[in-house]
Amino acid sequence: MSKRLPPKLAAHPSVRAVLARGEGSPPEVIDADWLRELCLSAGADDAAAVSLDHPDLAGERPHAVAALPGAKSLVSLVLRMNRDDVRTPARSVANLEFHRSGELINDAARTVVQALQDAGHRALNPSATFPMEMDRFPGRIWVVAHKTVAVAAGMGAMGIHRNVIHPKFGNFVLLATLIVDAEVSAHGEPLDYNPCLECKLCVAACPVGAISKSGEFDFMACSTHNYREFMSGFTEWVETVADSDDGADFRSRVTDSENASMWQSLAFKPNYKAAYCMAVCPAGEDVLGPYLEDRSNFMATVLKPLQDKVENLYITPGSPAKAYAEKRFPHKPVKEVSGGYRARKKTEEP
Ligand code: B12
Ligand code: SF4
Repeated sequence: MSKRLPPKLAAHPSVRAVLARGEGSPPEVIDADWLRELCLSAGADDAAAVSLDHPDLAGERPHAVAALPGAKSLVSLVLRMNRDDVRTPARSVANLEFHRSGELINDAARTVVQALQDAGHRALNPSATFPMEMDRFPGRIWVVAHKTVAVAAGMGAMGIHRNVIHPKFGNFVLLATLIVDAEVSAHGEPLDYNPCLECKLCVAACPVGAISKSGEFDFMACSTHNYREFMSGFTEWVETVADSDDGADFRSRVTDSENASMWQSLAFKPNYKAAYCMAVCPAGEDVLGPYLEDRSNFMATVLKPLQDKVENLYITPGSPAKAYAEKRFPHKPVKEVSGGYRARKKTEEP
């Protein structure tokens, strides 16, 4: 630390206390074993670092550096979720599991960042889920793409359903990323295989046909249904309020159950409508046993209850999702909605 300070500054009690401590600079390279142990003891179930110079992270680099000028490394954290909580047709149970797991991984990330700060580093933890940068909506609202980082750090590979599948915990994981201003002594290596079995149960489970067998993902179909009570669907709900002639007209457009669900989303945390792709995925060493043992039973007890559930499907008029849902899930009433997104130019980056 430079001791050539103006006399008034040098005489300040805080400055004298700091100079008296005689602290040097933090180590330029963070020890990878120390860091991993820190992440695990903070509550993560797996973790690895990756350099911001990794070629697969070229798209993330400017965003990470904008969030933390001087950023050099990213650390991917993985937190296990409870499988049957995610799988049940009682979606209040699944939603609680998603939100609680989100809080736990954010807590773990914050704890590690604080320890890095105490060791003299600059580091930060973008939110694992929400809140996100809504001033950019409907563009890229996330600070860093946790899936991209997790794959580069060897925490898993992307399945057909576009979720990261951890080799042991399967897709029942949430992800977080730390942005750090120092190099780390060792990095995670991308997996040399994909834990996805290509069983296509995720394709069969999705009520709006968002996942295709080839791995293409229909963002609009997923977002319109699953995120009905998040930023896009909420805007459309407000439009319905604004466009209604009176209370009776509003109640003819939106059922009491839908309004109660929206209230629950606003008062507590937003309700995801599906996540069935994740619920049914049998991949991952800790998950695979029951599927290998009796595939018919797995389908009867995990896939079928979600397929059979009678529930509204939120779908844009004339979309492929509408034709798909009406054919495959005739018992699930289709509710035509706009999806809440304004028209965007095809060339705009998400
Ligand atoms: C945007 C987003 C979504 C979007 C898009 C999903 C997607 N496949 O990208 C929507 C709203 C549909 C979504 C849904 C869900 N998500 Co989400 N989501 C994110 C977010 C914020 C960024 C994802 C990302 O990096 N996308 C870019 C690249 C890497 O993804 P990609 O698959 O290669 O590309 C897709 C997007 O570009 C998208 N796309 C296309 N056009 C457009 C237009 C716009 C405006 C947007 C936003 C996206 C978009 O489609 C592409 C094709 O797959 C992350 C949190 C974060 N900060 O990283 C969580 C995250 C990916 N989500 C997660 C989860 C759990 C879910 C849900 C299960 C939520 C739920 N409970 O229902 C579903 C699963 C749907 C699915 N099969 O993907 C987890 C995944 C964990 C895991 N094991 O992989 C993450 C990592 C959150 C976390 N902290 O753990 N999600
Ligand atoms: S459900 Fe099957 S096809 Fe879909 S991601 Fe999981 S293992 Fe792959």
